[in-house]
Amino acid sequence: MLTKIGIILLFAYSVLGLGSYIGDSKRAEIFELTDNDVAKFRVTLPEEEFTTLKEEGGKGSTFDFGSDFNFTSPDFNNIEGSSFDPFSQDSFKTKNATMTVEINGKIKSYKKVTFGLGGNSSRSFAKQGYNVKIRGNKDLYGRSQFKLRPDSREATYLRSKLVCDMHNRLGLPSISANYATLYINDEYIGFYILMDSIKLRWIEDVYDDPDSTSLYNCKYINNQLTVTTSSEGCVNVNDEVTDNTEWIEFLTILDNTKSPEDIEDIFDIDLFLTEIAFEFLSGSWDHYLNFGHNFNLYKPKNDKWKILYNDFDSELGQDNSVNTGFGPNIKKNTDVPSYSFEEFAVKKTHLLDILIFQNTTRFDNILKNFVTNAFNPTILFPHIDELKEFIRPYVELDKTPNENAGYYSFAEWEANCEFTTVDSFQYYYGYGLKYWILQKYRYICKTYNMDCDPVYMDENYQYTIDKSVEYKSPETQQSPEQPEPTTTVDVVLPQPTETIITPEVPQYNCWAELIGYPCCPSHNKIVFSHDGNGDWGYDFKTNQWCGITPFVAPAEECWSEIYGYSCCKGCTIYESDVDGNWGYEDGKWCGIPSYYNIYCSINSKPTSPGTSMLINTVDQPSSTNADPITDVTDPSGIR
Ligand SMILES: *[C@@H]1O[C@H](CO)[C@@H](O)[C@H](O)[C@H]1NC(C)=O
Ligand SMILES: *[C@@H]1O[C@H](CO)[C@@H](O)[C@H](O)[C@H]1NC(C)=O
Ligand SMILES: *[C@@H]1O[C@H](CO)[C@@H](O)[C@H](O)[C@H]1NC(C)=O
Ligand SMILES: CC(=O)N[C@H]1CO[C@H](CO)[C@@H](O)[C@@H]1O
Repeated sequence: MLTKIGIILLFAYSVLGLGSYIGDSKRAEIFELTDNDVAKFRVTLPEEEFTTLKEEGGKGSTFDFGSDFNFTSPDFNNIEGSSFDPFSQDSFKTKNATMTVEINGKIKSYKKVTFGLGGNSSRSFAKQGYNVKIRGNKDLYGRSQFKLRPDSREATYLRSKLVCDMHNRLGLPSISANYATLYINDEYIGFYILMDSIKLRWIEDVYDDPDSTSLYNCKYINNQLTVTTSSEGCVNVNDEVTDNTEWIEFLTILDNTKSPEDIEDIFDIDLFLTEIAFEFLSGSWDHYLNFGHNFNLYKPKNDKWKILYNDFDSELGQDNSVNTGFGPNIKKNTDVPSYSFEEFAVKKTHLLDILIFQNTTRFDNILKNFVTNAFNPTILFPHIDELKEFIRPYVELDKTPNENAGYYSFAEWEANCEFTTVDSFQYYYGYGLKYWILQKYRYICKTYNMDCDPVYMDENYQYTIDKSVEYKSPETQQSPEQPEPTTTVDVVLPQPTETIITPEVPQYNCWAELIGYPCCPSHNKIVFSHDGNGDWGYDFKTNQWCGITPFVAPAEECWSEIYGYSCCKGCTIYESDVDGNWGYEDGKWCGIPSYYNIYCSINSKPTSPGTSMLINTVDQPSSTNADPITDVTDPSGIR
């Protein structure tokens, strides 16, 4: 009997196809048509612009967390200030593109297309994202603006799609996703996640509200929907709008609200709480609760303000070390699926306080409904299986070695779609997709006393882990074994011709090395801080700050030469005067180059020079300086 039901269910899925998880919810036609066929986007650009695009794309991205960033504490929860723009970089964009799109054998062509690089922080990954806008009042089955995203951050190509599908299934106002391949000037660029984009045209298409003046994009970080954080942190998407009084008024009301009833009429509380529930279930750190960005606020005509989310590539257990903290601030409990909501929502904003913490009933109900209706293994696992098989050939092609191969291997894709946690490019690891869903489901079911699927609640539920690609935490990681040498070679070391007495200032590859930090690996170009040593990155593998700006020996002349003294090789300072710091090496005074200063102040362990040096009479190092032997307290204490 059970097998019969199983077969019927299986049959139902195969008949309904890949849209079956989404159900009856209405999506733009483009996303319904691409449920069973990967769209082919063929973009044509003037050849020289294609060249420029390739150059720009190759540059990657830098985003700067600003001078407030606590250098010793790489804890994202402490990032303060919302005034800097992590996305302030020029990127390639042209209005000179044309395009055809083929779906199910039907080709549509467009003469006026704006095409550019997109996805700012993800531009640090090798495969670029693109933005497409169809102009001249034309559209592609109901949408005119698209994002083509590689989602290089994560291994599965499924996270953005699944999150959009959950939103669509629940009938939330949301973008949708499917898949496309992209060609530029007949060159195959790659396999992409196709998404629509919350812009004015989207608002017009979805809400029949052309040229809306009430769409705010909260793109800067740390937006908590308060006057302080979001009056400037969220930006009106309509360039024509210069007066944001309406926005400030809304934020002021949110700041002053004492109960949900106060704002029920102006703010779609259920939608907001549903998105917060989504963040909690998904382990999201890139929306309201943590980074405070990647959402929009929109007020439809004669309706309440609604929150609209975008950017879903870091969901469902991807890079959750952002939640656990890392480096010196790592929390005791790193099992993020078992975080309570209170533990997960690190920023206790006034809005969360009023809408959730003061009385959790409403939120708890919304959360439970989300789990019952969309976020459970019973319906998600078969959906993941279908999507995985649907995209398999394209992923295989994408992983075929070429310059766009990306960070993850095919084996990692295969494993991370299932239960295996894999190493991540940026922040430690990405949980196996099904593992994350299973663990979160179990936690919510138990904590909220829900009636859940016994198959998945059974602790003996079987799944396999691919050990060959499984992530190993730095704590448990063994240092790589040295291969046994097969033959023994006697190495004769060259004998030094002279004895070096003073410590050499080593050759540096980056400025950070001067003060004892390593240089970042060459692929790690994301800037977290900036100071006199240039740009700083963070190596999440080793939990260490690392330097990005290459070391270039300053063109500075050796300043002591004009006084007849060469520059020092070492650090030990015997004397400082207006000209700089003086050292004493090989029985002679020498000038310490100024760019050694930081290095020297931290790294040098001043050693007492040999007494023999000090009893020599030494010339005055500079015209303004007195005899160092009599005027300077010598480091060895011998006068
Ligand atoms: C930065 O973080 C460290 C470690 O958490 C802390 O000791 C220090 O006080 C912080 N500095 C500032 C300026 O906040
Ligand atoms: C598009 O083409 C026009 C003329 O053909 C040219 O002037 C312009 O620079 C091009 N746009 C870009 C972004 O290169
Ligand atoms: C909490 O909110 C629910 C409705 O969301 C309400 O029924 C209940 O009375 C509230 N509890 C308290 C203690 O105010
Ligand atoms: C999503 C986003 O913020 N995109 C920005 C990326 O950078 C370009 C160039 O600065 C901006 O125009 C985009 O808005």
